[in-house]
Amino acid sequence: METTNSRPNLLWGVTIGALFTPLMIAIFYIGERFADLPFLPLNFFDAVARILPGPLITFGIDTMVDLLIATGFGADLDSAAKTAEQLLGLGLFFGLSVVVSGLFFLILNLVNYKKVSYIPGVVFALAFAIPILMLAIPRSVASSAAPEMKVIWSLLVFIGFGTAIGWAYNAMAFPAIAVKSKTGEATTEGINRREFIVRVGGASATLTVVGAGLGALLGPSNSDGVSSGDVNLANTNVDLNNLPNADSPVIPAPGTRAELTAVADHYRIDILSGGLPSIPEDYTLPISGLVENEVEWTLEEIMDLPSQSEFITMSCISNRIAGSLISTTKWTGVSFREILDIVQPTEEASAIRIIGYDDFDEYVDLDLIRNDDRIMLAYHFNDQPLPLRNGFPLRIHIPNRYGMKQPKWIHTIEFVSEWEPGYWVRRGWSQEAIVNQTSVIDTVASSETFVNDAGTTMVPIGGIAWAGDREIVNVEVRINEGEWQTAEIREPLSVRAWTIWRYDWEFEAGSHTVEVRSYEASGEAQSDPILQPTQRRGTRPDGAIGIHAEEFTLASTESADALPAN
Ligand SMILES: Nc1nc2c(c(=O)[nH]1)N[C@H]1C(S)=C(S)[C@@H](COP(=O)(O)O)O[C@H]1N2
Ligand SMILES: [Mo]
Repeated sequence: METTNSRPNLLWGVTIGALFTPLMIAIFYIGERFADLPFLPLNFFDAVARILPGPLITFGIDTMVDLLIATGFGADLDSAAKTAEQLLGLGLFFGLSVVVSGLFFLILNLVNYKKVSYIPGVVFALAFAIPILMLAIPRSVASSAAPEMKVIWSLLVFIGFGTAIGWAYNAMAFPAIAVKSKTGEATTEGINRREFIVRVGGASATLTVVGAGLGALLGPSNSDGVSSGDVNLANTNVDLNNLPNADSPVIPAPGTRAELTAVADHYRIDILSGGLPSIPEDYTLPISGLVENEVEWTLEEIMDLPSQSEFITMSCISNRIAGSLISTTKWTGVSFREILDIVQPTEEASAIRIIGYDDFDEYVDLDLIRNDDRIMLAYHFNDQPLPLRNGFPLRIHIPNRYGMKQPKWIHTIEFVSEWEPGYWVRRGWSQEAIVNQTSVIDTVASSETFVNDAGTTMVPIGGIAWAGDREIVNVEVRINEGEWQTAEIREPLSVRAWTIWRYDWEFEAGSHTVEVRSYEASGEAQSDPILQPTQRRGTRPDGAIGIHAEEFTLASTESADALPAN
């Protein structure tokens, strides 16, 4: 049995840190839920993620995502990635806090601290808090609290933590005094440290669970940015019966993804793990720098400029083959050329720098804008305001580029003399981020077989193909490594949207493999691996390339015949 004759060592400090840190995290959580204060642990992670090398962070998140998916927790890749980030963030904060608590005990032992007071705990708290605050407060873009409030609140939470750690040290190092102060009588026996740990741990765990539970249950409904306001964000304001390809004869195979993504289903990828940015009510967009006429527009003023709309597929460059980080919505905005006409860039201007409310930055070459009036400052998805998670109030769209080139939550736009690498480019991702052609099998509709005019039972197979702004002109499918067969292609919503393909295959019971490949207008086949179908290229740094293959099994024809024809 451990008793009290010696000072509590580093390991006791680590243990006490491990008991109190969850409570500190729970208090930050409550502050976030009820008062829109910063959730510092994740803001801290975001700051650290910016400092560490990009590949390391990507590796960490990829590993976590694989783990979450393998354990069945990753329903969607993008939410799995966010969860992974959050778990890494909490883990980092917890680990750091525990180590620092151990060091605190160690230092007090080394200086042979004698006077029992709360001061060392407070000093410790400040030493721990200040570097964290300096890194994390600038990243606390999800909180709408005033900067002073953020600092004061965070310091108070840390001081509370430090006081608790200091109290625990005193109680363990000087049990007689501690016990006396509690019960009024001194005991020479002191208290058993393990018992102390159990009691303190129990109390902290209870408070943590109660606090986190209250925060989760009673706090405002989790704002993931899709469920706010009175707009119909769950679906779409676009008339689905009146889409531009409504009379295309090719009907998607049952089970093919929705041709137009519901806004609520749009994938989400960004560098924020601790919540979506808080956008001021009186939002304005300043456009400044190397221009004749600087402007600062309200959203209404921007929406009064001539607008353009297009159905656009966007994909993350880190989307794996057949991954879920790809969506198609109708985008509406103002052509950036329209804006050039108004602001009049000077001779020296050669690029624009876009900075988001999360401090994400990206540069766009001015010549690119001059040569492509499809580049737009967008404010609508599917005829309704951009949801916060997808970039409210404004984001840019550049055709034929991956999502990393399309900043959300635009805060400022500045005309500058030189193009520079943006956020992800500096972290080793592609400079141009041109979309790679891709094709995907969504469905082998084995329960939707039908008998064709010739009396043959057919299985519908289908999916999408996409090549940025390059037209998909042909899609081929092969089964069991047989001959490549031409699939039917449905007219797409636009040349910038994915093309739905369909291939009805003559039913054959057994286990099979299906593969798909596409061709774009230039005649170019999907990718080099066409020649070597097993060859694939991973996402980093230029986006994935590879043939999608699926295995499927068809039960005997009797069961297929039993199914109704469609
Ligand atoms: N401000 C900001 N814009 C951003 C990002 C970001 O982290 N911050 N991520 C980019 C990346 S990598 C992608 S794939 C797309 C995703 O947009 P979505 O979340 O609306 O699908 O946003 C891009 N724009
Ligand atoms: Mo991305």
